[in-house]
Parts: sequence; C-alpha cells; structure tokens
Amino acid sequence: MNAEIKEAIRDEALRLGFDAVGFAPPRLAQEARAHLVEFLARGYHGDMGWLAARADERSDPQTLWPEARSVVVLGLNYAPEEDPLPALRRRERGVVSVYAQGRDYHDVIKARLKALAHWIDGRWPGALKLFVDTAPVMEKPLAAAAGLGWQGKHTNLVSRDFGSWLFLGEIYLALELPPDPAETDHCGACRRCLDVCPTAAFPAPYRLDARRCISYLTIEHKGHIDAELRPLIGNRIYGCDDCLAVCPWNKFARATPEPGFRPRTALAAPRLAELARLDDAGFRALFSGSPVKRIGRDRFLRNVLIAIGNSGDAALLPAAEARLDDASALVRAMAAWALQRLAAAPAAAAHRTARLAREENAAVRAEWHAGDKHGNRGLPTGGNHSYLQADEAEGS
Ligand code: B12
Ligand code: SF4
Ligand code: SF4
Repeated sequence: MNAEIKEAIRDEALRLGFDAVGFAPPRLAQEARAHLVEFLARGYHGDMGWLAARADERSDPQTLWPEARSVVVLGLNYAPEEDPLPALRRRERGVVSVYAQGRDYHDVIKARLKALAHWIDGRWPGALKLFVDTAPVMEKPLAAAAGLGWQGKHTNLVSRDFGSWLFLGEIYLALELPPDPAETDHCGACRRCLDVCPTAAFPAPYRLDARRCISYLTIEHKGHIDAELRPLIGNRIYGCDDCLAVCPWNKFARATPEPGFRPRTALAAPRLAELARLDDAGFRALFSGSPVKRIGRDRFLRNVLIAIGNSGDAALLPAAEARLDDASALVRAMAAWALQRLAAAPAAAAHRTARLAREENAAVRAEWHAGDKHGNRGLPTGGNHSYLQADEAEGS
C-alpha cells in the first residue's frame, strides 16, 4: 500500500511540473553530520552564522521535526539554453549567475511544493512540512539519499539527467514511505570543477571553503571583500556558475521549459555603467521578484564596482568616479578601488588627495591609502578558463 502511495505522489509531483522526485528516510548518514561539523569547525562558513546556529537540526530531519517518517525530495530543472561561461569575456557587462537571471526560485518551487502538499493532505491527511532553502535542512545529502543524484566534487548535487542544474526542495511527511535507492558517485577521475574555480575555493575534492567562493562573496558576505580576492571575481556580480558549467554530466541536461527561469532581458548581460547608476528605488524596481533584490542596493553596487575595477576599460572610469561620494561606505570603498585600477596615476592622485581631506570612514580611507601604495595593480584573469587566457595573450 505504501509503495502505491509513493508512486501516486511521484506521479502528482511530475504532473505539477517537478522534474525529479525521490524518497529518503528521515535520517541522514553519519558522514553528513560529521562533514557539517568539520565544515563549521574549519570556519568554512565565514559569516553565515545561521549555518552553525542549528547544526543539530540541520543534520538530522527528526531533530528538526520529530514526527518526520519520510522525506519527499523534489528537483526543478533550471538548465540554461546557452553555456554561461563566454559572458565572462564581455568585461563591460556584468554576469549574474544562471540561477538568479529569472524569477526567484524560492517562489517558483514553494508554490509547487504547496500544491503537492495540499494534494497529499487531501488524500492521506496527516502532518507535513515543506522546505526550500528556508529551514535548517541539508538538502544535498537528502537528495542523494533519495536517488536524485550524488554530491559531486564541487559539493553540489549532480544528476544523470539534469547535470548540475537542479534546484531542490523537500516535504517532510509523518507518513512512513519506503525510501528509493541512494545514488552513487559518478565523478570518477574527473576534476574539472576543482580546476576551473577562479578563487581556488576547494581545499580538497568535496570540500568547499565558502569564504573564498564568489557565490558567498557576492551574495552572502555583507562587508568589504578582501583585496586579494577582488581581481579573481572578474565580472561576476551575483553568484558564480563556473564549477557547475564545466561538469561533463551537463551534456544530458535540456534547457528548462519553466518560463519563470528564462533570463530577464535586463539581467542577461547588463551593462556595468548602467548598473553603477542605480539608486535604491531603481535597484528595487529592476530586481523586483528576483533573488538579487535580497542583497540590497549597496552590496550589489559593491559587486558592480569590483567588476568595473576588473574591466580594464577606461571608458568605465566615469561610472566609478560618480560613486566616489556615495552615501554608502561599502560603495565608496569599491569606487575608490576601481578608480585607482582604471585611472592614470596623476588623476588617481588628485582624487585621493581630495577624498582623504574629507573622508572619515576608516575602510574607505584604507582603500585610498592602499591605492597610493600599490598604484594600478594590473589586469585580472578572473578565472581559470583557457579561452580567457588565450584572448588575453592576443591582447583582445
Ligand atoms: C550555505 C549554502 C551555500 C554556501 C555554501 C555552499 C556549500 N557548498 O556548502 C554558498 C553561499 C557558497 C553557496 C553557493 C552556491 N549555492 Co548554495 N546553498 C547553501 C545551503 C543553504 C546550505 C548548504 C550546506 O548545508 N552547506 C554546508 C556543507 C557542510 O554542506 P555540503 O555542501 O552539503 O557539504 C558536503 C560535502 O562537503 C560532503 N563532503 C565533505 N567531505 C567529503 C568527502 C567525501 C569523500 C565525500 C563523498 C563528501 C564529502 O559532505 C558534506 C555534507 O554532506 C543550500 C540549501 C540547503 N538548505 O541545503 C544551498 C544550495 C546548496 N545552493 C545551491 C546553489 C544553486 C548554489 C550555487 C550554484 C549558486 C550560484 N550559482 O552562485 C553556488 C554553488 C557553489 C558551490 N560550489 O557549492 C543549491 C544547490 C542545488 C544542487 N543541485 O546541489 C542549494 C541546494 C539550494 C537549493 N534549494 O536548490 N550555497
Ligand atoms: S561557485 Fe565559482 S567561486 Fe564558488 S566554488 Fe564554484 S567555481 Fe569556485
Ligand atoms: S565536474 Fe567532474 S568532478 Fe566536478 S562534479 Fe562534475 S563530474 Fe564530478
């Protein structure tokens, strides 16, 4: 009987538009907990204190919700139509990672999870809870246990059918259902994702030091970004897709049919100069319904100014100059950094003298002083992509 319920739930989930469905037991393997503890002990979570705060609940579904008897894991395909990596060469443009170019995936998945939960509850009434990246849940090990894929060396879930491009969501049920077989690791000797990472964020296969990950730096990290890492960020202004995009299993992926995940025109290849002009209202209007909205205008402009500083394009100098007196110290600091990378030495020195005479913020002052010491610190490569390096060698 329970096997029939499971198949009925699977059929309904597929009918509602989910692309992958699996069932896991309400317990995670001991290694998942051990790896989380190690990740936190090494400080790899940086300032994502919320990851550490409820680690016991995160690593054990039944500690989070003692009534849980099974977990339905759902995947939604968000594969792009085109390889996202060539956009990294257009340095006057910003690159928003694939997952954030369309509608906020939390909204899209949540609506479907609610519809599925409602359908289940209508047939087999009982307690249930639904999650998409909103509660202390380890979604990737749960998805692997439910047979949706395996955690690749880049730590994300890789699917035989959808490659790296699956969003995950879960429904915890008080109803006991037989689990599906877990998926096994198919990475083999491959290490493409490890080698491509622009910031060397993988201390070892299957281990990520989030503090070096561009996704963490541009989205989660609220403060100033270390000067050593800025040149490696290139023109990535929200998240990063490099390790996902190079995975050979993507050859089985098909572009998502979900209209909500298609890139908004404004986010497909936005001009840095235009983004640098955004005020608060403009930012909120441009990113309404997009996940980008949640980092706020100041953090977003911090990222845009880093990309401008990395552009090597003197035509973007006015865009940096225009932000030197911004109300946000986060923005002023990166405007100072970008300007000192792009401007000729005398022009940079004139701005430095004028700003240091009135700047009170210690971090912004430090940027001006650092520019004085190091001058223009040269152009970045912004990635370990052989085609990028070839282009640079040709001087294009
Ligand atoms: C925190 C977080 C981040 C952090 C940290 C990422 C990380 N890898 O932990 C940052 C901000 C960097 C991030 C970035 C991204 N994220 Co994120 N993130 C999360 C979140 C909220 C929690 C992940 C977590 O628990 N991390 C803690 C560590 C300990 O867990 P872990 O990665 O599973 O670590 C495992 C491995 O390291 C492994 N391990 C360790 N050692 C060893 C050794 C061996 C031999 C083996 C086999 C395994 C192994 O065991 C650990 C436990 O299972 C989840 C949602 C959720 N609630 O699960 C989304 C989530 C993982 N993110 C997601 C996405 C899409 C991204 C980005 C692609 C976004 C982007 N384009 O910029 C990047 C990818 C970067 C990357 N390479 O991971 C998706 C991934 C979907 C998928 N198919 O896997 C999730 C599931 C959100 C969702 N609902 O869809 N993210
Ligand atoms: S998302 Fe980018 S920076 Fe982060 S681990 Fe992957 S390749 Fe490295
Ligand atoms: S790129 Fe290679 S090593 Fe990385 S997740 Fe894909 S198959 Fe595994």
